[in-house]
Amino acid sequence: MNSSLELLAAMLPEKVDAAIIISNENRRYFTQFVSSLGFLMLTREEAYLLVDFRYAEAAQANASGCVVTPFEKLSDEIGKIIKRHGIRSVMLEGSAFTLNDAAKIDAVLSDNGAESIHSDELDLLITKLRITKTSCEVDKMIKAQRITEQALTETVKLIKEGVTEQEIAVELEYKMRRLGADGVSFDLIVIAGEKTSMPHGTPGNNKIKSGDFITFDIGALYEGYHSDMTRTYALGHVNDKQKRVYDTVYKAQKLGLEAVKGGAVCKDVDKIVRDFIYQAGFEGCFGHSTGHGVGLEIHEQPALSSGCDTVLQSGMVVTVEPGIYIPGEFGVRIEDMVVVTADGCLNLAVLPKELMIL
Ligand SMILES: [Mn+2]
Repeated sequence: MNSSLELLAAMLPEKVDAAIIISNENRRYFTQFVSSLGFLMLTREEAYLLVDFRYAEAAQANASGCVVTPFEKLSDEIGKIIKRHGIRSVMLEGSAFTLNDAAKIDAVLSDNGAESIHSDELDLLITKLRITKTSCEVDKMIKAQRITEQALTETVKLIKEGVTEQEIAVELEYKMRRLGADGVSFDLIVIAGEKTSMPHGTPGNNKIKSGDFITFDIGALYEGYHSDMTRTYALGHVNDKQKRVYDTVYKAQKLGLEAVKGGAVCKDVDKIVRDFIYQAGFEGCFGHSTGHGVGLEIHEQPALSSGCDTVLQSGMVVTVEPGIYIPGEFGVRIEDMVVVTADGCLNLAVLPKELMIL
């Protein structure tokens, strides 16, 4: 086993003999092997990666810390592992199994005299491991972030009146791929004008015009790791209200960054940012949380939200992304991704945040 698998094996509750992990992200996290299907079966003594013919050769060459076990009939191979290790109870990755998949695995286990445990326990153990990032993981996220920033810097040069949101979004995605990204972290958000009041608006044929805010909520994927950044730029000119809103979000985001440090409680960071925005007269205009963890998934633990009691620790990676959204008018959001340190945070974003008028 490799060190991450050993850690998880040591965390298995006493009543449990094995665990089955099927999500693409968690299989990748523990074995470094990328596939669209596979079963990672972890016992206290050994880890097995069960894959079908399509992945057998690649897994044997590249999977880390596990015995690669090609299968024709999954139940046969699981049955052998159950017998070899005397397994009686198996924990499933609750968040990844559909009801149908769980029913199939339950049948395989019970045919072999074992029972399955359906709960969120395994997911919580894995979250404990994944919530802090190794320097190797952070390096990949920095690379993803650099690609994102370079793509945005090059793409904003194309923005002028009459260009559509979709044209800019497509260009950004193309540049990210050219710069070495595996893909985009999520469907890129490039929205302009009134649409910026919708935090997760989708780019369309809306033509960018002078006086518009343009929100870019974008990220690249690099070796499985995500980046996440939001910048709001203006085209041509801005009015006083736009300036006031931008300034408020800018200051709120700065307060948020200052509050992120080892030992701080997530919900307290959210409160500092939220109180500032509400006190500036924008209560009701900031309806999402202040930030979220990022890693192999775009949204991970911890959440910088009012309901999250998690204490920030060195090595966690979180976004700080307050916004103000005024329906029918416009919205502003500014987002950076940071690594928590003992006494503050390391900002992975370097693109300036002062109001930029293109
Ligand atoms: Mn985000």
